[in-house]
Amino acid sequence: MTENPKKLDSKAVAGRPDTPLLDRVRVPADLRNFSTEQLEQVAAELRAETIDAVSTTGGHLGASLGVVELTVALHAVFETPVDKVIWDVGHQAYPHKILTGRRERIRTLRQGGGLSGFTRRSESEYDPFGAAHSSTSISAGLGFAVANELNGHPDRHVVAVIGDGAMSAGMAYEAMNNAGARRSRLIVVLNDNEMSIAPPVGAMSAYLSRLMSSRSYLSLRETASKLAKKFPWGLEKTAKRAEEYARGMLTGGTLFEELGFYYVGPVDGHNLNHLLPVLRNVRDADETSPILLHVITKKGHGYPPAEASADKYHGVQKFNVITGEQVKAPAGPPSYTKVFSDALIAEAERNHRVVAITAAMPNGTGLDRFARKFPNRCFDVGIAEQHAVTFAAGLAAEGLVPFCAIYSTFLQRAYDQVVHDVAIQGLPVRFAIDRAGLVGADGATHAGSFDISYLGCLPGMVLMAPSDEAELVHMVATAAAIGDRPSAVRYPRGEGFGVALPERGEVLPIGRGRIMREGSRVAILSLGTRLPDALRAADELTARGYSTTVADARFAKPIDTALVEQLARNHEMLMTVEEASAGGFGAAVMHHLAWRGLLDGGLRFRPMTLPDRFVDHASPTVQIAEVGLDAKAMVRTVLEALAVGEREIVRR
Ligand SMILES: Cc1ncc(C[n+]2csc(CCOP(=O)(O)OP(=O)(O)O)c2C)c(N)n1
Repeated sequence: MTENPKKLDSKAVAGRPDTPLLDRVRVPADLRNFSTEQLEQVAAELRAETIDAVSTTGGHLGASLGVVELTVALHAVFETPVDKVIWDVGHQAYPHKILTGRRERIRTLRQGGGLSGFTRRSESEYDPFGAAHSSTSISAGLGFAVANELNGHPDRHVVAVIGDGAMSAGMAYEAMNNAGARRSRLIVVLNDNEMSIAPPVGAMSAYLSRLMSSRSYLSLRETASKLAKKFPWGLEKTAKRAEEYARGMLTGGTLFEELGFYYVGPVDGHNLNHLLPVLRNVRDADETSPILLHVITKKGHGYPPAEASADKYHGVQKFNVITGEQVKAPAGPPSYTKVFSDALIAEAERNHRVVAITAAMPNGTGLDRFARKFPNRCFDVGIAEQHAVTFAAGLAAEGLVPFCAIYSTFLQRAYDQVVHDVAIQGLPVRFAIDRAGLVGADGATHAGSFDISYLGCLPGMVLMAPSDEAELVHMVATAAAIGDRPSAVRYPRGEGFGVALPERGEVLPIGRGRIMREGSRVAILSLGTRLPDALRAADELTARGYSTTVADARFAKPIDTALVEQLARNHEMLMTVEEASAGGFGAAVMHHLAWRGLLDGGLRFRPMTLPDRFVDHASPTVQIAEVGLDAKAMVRTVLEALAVGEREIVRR
């Protein structure tokens, strides 16, 4: 590892950084005439620019700082965008964005209308593949590589850059298994910084550490000789081959070699004197077997506050560049994540069978706190949602009370496991689904839009959505008590409303909603945290002469059929509201009403859901208004529906 990364220019921390060389880089091709020293300078300026930009926007800083030199080297060596560089997850791509024509917009990162926080095909021809969920890059890269073969472009290169954390997911192995056997021309750069979001876990992580410590960094001479052995068209030939042979004898083959990859490394990912020649050699290999280049980097590299922090500034708020101090949001109500975590700890204190599972997100799910309290009852399985679900199913089958805490968007990856391993077997796995609904700056890839649709259609599933944080406490208790079938609680990102929390969660009657306010003409049946807006809408509607009932559905499945029928029979209009895609709660209510014949008699029914499009990143309030799920939109929907009704009545 380079001990002393180029110090940031003093101007870099006192305002916009001074970036004379970076200013000359409009597109990556501009890098290709620079000397190594100049590229080092570009890297230093790029780091300063990245820090400065993220200090104004917030975002994934640590991962980006760790790949500054790698980014420069890849674009200097490969002919992007004809050659493809595919970033896994895509959260480390800020320096890549700066180098690929998006520098002007870099301070709009993650803001409404601005650049995405991840790679995105529609944003740039230099983003050949969009990402945000992890461990897809080798599969996609292999697809590009095979397409190059079939399309008659055998000379084009494909580089997938994947982190050691992302290497814990099944997809990465499925891809390597396939790539190794196909012998396609694919370069996988393993960006090993010994960090996931939290410290990485599992045997693979331990293996990589052993691999790293058992081998010193390849020197330039060694690398050349190693590649010369494999690709004997130049460099230092016979003598070095013998040296390499001896080296191989000493260290043995790597797992990657067993899988059919040619392993090169480890290489210092912050040293361009090493990275550039190694990448050139790898590029110029006329061999078709896939190559795995093991690069060692440091998350947060070159920015002391990031290097010193426990999470290496994985995700940061806006911050002060000089001190590294992040802007703190004013202390508000606890987040749903924290309320869930406290409620689960309380359940676990009462019931020693309660256990918790996370897929590499201990902090994000609040299970870090659970793990501190019950270290033997909390399992971080790595970025492995599929395994997490089936592992939980096994635990449930033996009578434990597993809470599988996975964000809505990441649970998508484990859908067959939810269906086949949990639901069909009727196993009482409890899914704690954080980040349900829109999520703000992370955008469409992270939105929890589909869980009601994909879980609500499963026979036997109990699906709950709290309307506030106190309800979440009750729902955790309810889930713990459901011992004969799977259940799920979906709750949003961010803070609760500040309501008083119960001492102890109550077990709710399954499939029963509650009336919050009685009216006579309009009924709003809300699921989840749109409820306060529904109540505000009811105020306004009542003031305009449309007496409005508001009910909190609590359950998306089973739906409260008695409540639904009563609302339908006793009101002119029924509107369901949910922060989720169409095909979920509203659809289930409509389905029931249709079969009961309750849609035949003039009831005006309107299911309010997310629109049929992916919702871009923006602030949560802007997003909610934009998709038409705020109080204003509810009022408008009712008035429009009833105005149509009144016109029809007059005409008749
Ligand atoms: C399927 C999936 N699960 C969880 C996440 C959340 N997540 C984002 S980055 C990350 C860690 C990635 O670690 P690594 O691949 O080592 O990259 P680094 O951040 O260290 O560069 C995780 C768990 C995700 N993006 N995708």
